[in-house]
Amino acid sequence: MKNEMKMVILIQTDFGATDGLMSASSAGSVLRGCVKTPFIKDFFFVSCVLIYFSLFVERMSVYKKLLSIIEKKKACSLILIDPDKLKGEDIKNFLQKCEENGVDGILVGGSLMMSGDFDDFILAVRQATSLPVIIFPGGVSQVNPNADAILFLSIISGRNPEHLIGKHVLAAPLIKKSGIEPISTGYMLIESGGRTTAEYISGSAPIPRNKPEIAVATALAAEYLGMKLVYLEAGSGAQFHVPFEMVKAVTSYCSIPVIVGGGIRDAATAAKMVKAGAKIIVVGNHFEDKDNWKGLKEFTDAVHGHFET
Ligand code: 1GP
Repeated sequence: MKNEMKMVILIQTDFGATDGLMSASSAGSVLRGCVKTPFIKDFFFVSCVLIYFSLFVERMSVYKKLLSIIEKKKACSLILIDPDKLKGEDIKNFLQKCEENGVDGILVGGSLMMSGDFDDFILAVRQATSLPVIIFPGGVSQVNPNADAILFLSIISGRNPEHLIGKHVLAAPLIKKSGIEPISTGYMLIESGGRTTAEYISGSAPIPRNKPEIAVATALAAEYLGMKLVYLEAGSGAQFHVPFEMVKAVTSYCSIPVIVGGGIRDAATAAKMVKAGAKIIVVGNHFEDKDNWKGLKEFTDAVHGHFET
């Protein structure tokens, strides 16, 4: 038995190191075959699943999870939820729908928070879903230990030092204390037809939508600075989404994954963003309307490459 357990740990350590996505049940099934007595067999199965999870969960960062989703499914679908809009039972109902319909992760936050209960909200989200919960912070006060990770955003399209490094100095010790994973992200506001909340609150000018070369140079600078993601942001509820040509230009120069969000309201647009090279698509406003929840599957299918454009 002692030897068998040692074997379990060794085998599982290897799964974690080489292919963190092998399911716990497959790992358990392989190992179950190694033991003959029924009771010990079941005990053994449960133990190995638990050990597997403890090793696996510790190893796989949210960033790595996103990369593996991109590798396996082509691109990653994230839904942004707003504590001011999603309330009560709907939090659980919506997150369940997200899980059932192939959403890959949940972003929580925003530039402007009118509701005072961000902490309660994020806890409710954490309890309602097993999807990765990532804070999309509108301010230092949105650092919270009940998420899995936080996009550590620097607004590199602007020249406001507070949003390039100032807020980060205040947030860094809080993130350390919370234990959540910071994912360094070059955040670029792109002109989208009108002044957005993000532009106004951050006091920074967006990149003109007809200047893809500025977007390319800015994204490359983010990559060379060691950032892990670039986010092309048209803004919440934007009149126009980021132009496909700009997404194409940035993704053809940049080797870090590019997130695109703001003003995406249908599956066809999401599919075209992926075709242009985006690796993570974010939708917020569109799914705040309950009538649109039925479109979740079409959206995730489009992001995962199953949609004819
Ligand atoms: C906003 O990119 C996100 O920061 C999502 O935008 O709400 O317009 O989908 P929408």
